[in-house]
Amino acid sequence: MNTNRTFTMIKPTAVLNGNSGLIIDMILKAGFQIKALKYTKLSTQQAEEFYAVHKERPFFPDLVNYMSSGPIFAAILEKDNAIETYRNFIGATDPAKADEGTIRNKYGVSIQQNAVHGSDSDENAEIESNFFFSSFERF
Ligand code: FUP
Repeated sequence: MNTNRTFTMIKPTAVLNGNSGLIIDMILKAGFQIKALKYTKLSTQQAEEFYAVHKERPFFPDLVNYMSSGPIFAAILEKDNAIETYRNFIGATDPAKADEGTIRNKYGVSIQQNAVHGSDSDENAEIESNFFFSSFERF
């Protein structure tokens, strides 16, 4: 399956620091089309559900706490080979290791507060998109 779509979130620190507009501008200038967009805030329970795949990891409670600490933007993006292209565009999980000019390099402050999320597979992009958007909120 290759849908040419990925799912992203602008995380709480990036929103709080006023970088949402700059990040969305970078995404659009890189040729991604926004297919859905939402400004929202996760509850603890929703953050636990979204990151359930990491629930055995030591960082899970902290991550859930952080991701439910403030508003985020959630979006579905479309571009050829979107998953890989977007992950290269945002950079490594750790902003300190992310290539120059990537979103995480520019706006990330730590592994946890790394500015944006990007899906790691077409299957997960679909699951994550469905988590945030109903059928009439995406096209
Ligand atoms: P990525 O796919 O680049 O978002 O990275 P991972 O799937 O490895 O990590 C998922 C989330 O866990 C990221 F938001 C960062 C967070 N994380 C931590 O908070 N601490 C860690 O040590 C590793 C990951």
